[in-house]
Amino acid sequence: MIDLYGMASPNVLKVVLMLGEVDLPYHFRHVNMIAGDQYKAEFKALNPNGRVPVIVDQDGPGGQPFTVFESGAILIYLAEKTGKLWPTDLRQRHTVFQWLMFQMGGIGPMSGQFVHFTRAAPQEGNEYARNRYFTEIHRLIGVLDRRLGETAYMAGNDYSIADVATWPWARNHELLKLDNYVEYPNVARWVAAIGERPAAKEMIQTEQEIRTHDGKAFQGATADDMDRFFARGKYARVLA
Ligand SMILES: N[C@@H](CCC(=O)N[C@@H](CS)C(=O)NCC(=O)O)C(=O)O
Repeated sequence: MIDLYGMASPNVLKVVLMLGEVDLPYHFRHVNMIAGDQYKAEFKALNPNGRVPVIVDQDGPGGQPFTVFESGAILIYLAEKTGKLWPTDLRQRHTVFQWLMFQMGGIGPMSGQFVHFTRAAPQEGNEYARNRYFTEIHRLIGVLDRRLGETAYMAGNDYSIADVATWPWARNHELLKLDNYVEYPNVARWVAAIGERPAAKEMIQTEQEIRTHDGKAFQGATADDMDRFFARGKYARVLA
């Protein structure tokens, strides 16, 4: 059995989608970010970076428990464990890695920062940062759109962990202000196609269940709790 630590966020939903795709059972362990559980010693023993997702595979290599953090690494681990969603051919596998890294180093962090400056820190004075991330998201989605104009999926004809990593972010066209993909018809086609997969539908259902846990965590959150969660105000400093 696998323990998945997380909350309702695209990086966690990548793993939910992957576990559905490869048909592995798991226990979801909610991490209360509002209470700052990600900074507690118990959690940092699993991920020294204090971020979700994390998995603990109780049946890891050699039959021993194995912990993996960083969503991209988790997808690679699960693909290797099950032999699914990555090709055996070396060229094809490394094409998958390239597009996986494109998500991990580009679409993911840029979207995360854009959402921070639109939702958590929308105040005047932050326009430069907001515009900077908005421009970069559009540039990256444009790259993705051109790619998907040539291939069915990110790494070629086959659905892979690169798509699993990117879909939970890219489907959020409202959050990312992508205007329903009017400029990106190939991304629109790909978002819709993956949305038809049973594992994607299951992911959306699970997301609602996780949001119920998140909602309880947010209930009664003080202004100070919110500042800590968004690393702003007096928390705009290194916490590690
Ligand atoms: N590169 C990491 C990013 C993980 C990450 O930023 N997770 C967010 C949720 S999407 C988090 O744990 N935030 C908690 C916090 O900021 O304190 C990954 O892909 O796993």
